[in-house]
Amino acid sequence: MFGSLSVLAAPMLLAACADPAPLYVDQAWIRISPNKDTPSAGYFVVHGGEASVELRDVITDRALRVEMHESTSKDGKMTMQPIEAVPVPAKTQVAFAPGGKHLMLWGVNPEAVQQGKVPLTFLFSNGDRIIVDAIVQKTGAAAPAGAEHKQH
Ligand SMILES: [Cu+2]
Repeated sequence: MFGSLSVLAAPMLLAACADPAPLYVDQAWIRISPNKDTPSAGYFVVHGGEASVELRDVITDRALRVEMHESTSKDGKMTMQPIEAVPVPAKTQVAFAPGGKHLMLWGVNPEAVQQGKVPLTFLFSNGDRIIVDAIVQKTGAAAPAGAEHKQH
């Protein structure tokens, strides 16, 4: 019985291995700002596919405005700048994470916050549009270590 099961499973595994590596996005989450007048921050990981691409934009209809930013440390002070496009080399992970690249989201829809997720659309230079639900981390919820984002 077990023998025939593993024979059936083997061809499926081989088929999965033969697929080209897909470009995808995961681990998306948004830290909602406790203050309505300051933007919330978004984080995620892009997994590069077979070819190098650029992440050109991230959009959502659940926020008034979204920008890609990069935080850098300059003379011991954290500053940030908007970034236009982010290279995603083939088969390489690019993380938007606290202290580095991040999204800024102004005016996140309160209903979406209530529902706990904000669908983000990632636009890539190869024409791919990838939609991922970002999990909402409400104010006061435990944030991953180093997730402070006070430099606005
Ligand atoms: Cu920022």
